[in-house]
Amino acid sequence: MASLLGSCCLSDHEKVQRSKSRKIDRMLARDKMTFRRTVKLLLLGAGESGKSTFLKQMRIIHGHDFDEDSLREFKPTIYMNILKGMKVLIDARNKLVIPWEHPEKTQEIAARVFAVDCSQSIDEAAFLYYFESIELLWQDRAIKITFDRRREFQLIVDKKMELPGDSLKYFLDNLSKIGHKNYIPTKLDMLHARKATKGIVEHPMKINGVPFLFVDVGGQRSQRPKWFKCFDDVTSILFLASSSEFDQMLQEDRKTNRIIESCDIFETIVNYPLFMNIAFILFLNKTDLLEEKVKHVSIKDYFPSFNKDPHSLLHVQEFILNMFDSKRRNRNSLLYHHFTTAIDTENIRFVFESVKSKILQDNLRSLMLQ
Ligand SMILES: Nc1nc2c(ncn2[C@@H]2O[C@H](COP(=O)(O)OP(=O)(O)OP(=O)(O)O)[C@@H](O)[C@H]2O)c(=O)[nH]1
Ligand SMILES: [Mg+2]
Repeated sequence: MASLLGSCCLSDHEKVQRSKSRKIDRMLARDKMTFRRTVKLLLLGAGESGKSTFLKQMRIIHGHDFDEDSLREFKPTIYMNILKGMKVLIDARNKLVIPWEHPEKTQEIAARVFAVDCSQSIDEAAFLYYFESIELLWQDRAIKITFDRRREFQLIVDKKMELPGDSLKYFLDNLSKIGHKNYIPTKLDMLHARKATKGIVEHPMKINGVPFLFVDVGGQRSQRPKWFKCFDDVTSILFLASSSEFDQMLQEDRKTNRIIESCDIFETIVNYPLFMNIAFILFLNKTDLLEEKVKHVSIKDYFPSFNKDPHSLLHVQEFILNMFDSKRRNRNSLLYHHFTTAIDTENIRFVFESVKSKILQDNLRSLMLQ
């Protein structure tokens, strides 16, 4: 009513009220604009597919880089990755009955390292206390042979122990620098540090002036029921799958093939009605590990329908991509995908440039249609 009257007919009180109300309208309009412009990217995928690693790269690439203090915060995680990993190797060596190369040196040390309590955080002093023992064990051929037979671990090691992740070898090969007092992790060390995500973590980031909101979720089975909480107002889904895990079993039950599990999750998400009209991007990650793996392991042993060259990276990638693609019920568009290596900053910089253009174009088109 007041808006139909000229301000000359309003009392002083009404004028103040009207000015306040206009201010609120302007604020709401601005918030709405920002909200509509915010690009919300949801990172989904099974545990250990590389979602959090991809996000670390987004921080590095888009000006929220890790300074010395934030790199130092990764030390306990790296210590824990090494200690837990070595405990699994010791347990597996026993069960695989692989003789020690130097039993006089290693047998007793192994028992001591195996007894370390990993339920609490490991600080520098605690790690350095065991450091020489870990180094000695890694130098013994028995542990190296055990590591090479790691595919068999899932069947034999204690179920309460975490299976060694993909970064264990990297850390064991870099032990000497990690064993220094006052060691500061490099960015590459930080990118290899493994800590499973619990719950939902939001990372707002401005990229070329556009507000982006990256949403990282935990991918392990126990974490997935929480995913639906962040399904509103999604601009795009980045689905990560580890392409190198065709011969590995799930950490959670140690019997389901990881790539099958990953495909099943993909099938649910890609066909989810709420996501029908948003940009959907598949990252077949861990290309570096897949490239190494196809040299020695034949995918045919796990997927008998594979009928090309099992040692050709391209053929194996094509086969894995097709496994995912065949899960899509809507065949009207091509599956937008990239083969990535999330620990490689330059690779992710390149891939994200192209992904960003696609997302922004799709976003613009959908805003224009509204
Ligand atoms: N070699 C190699 N390692 C990778 C790659 N991507 C991720 N990793 C490593 O794989 C492990 C798991 O990666 P994360 O980023 O923690 O996986 P995630 O998807 O966030 O896992 P959850 O939080 O459990 O869902 C980490 O140790 C990473 O350093 C890759 O492309 N190559
Ligand atoms: Mg994570």
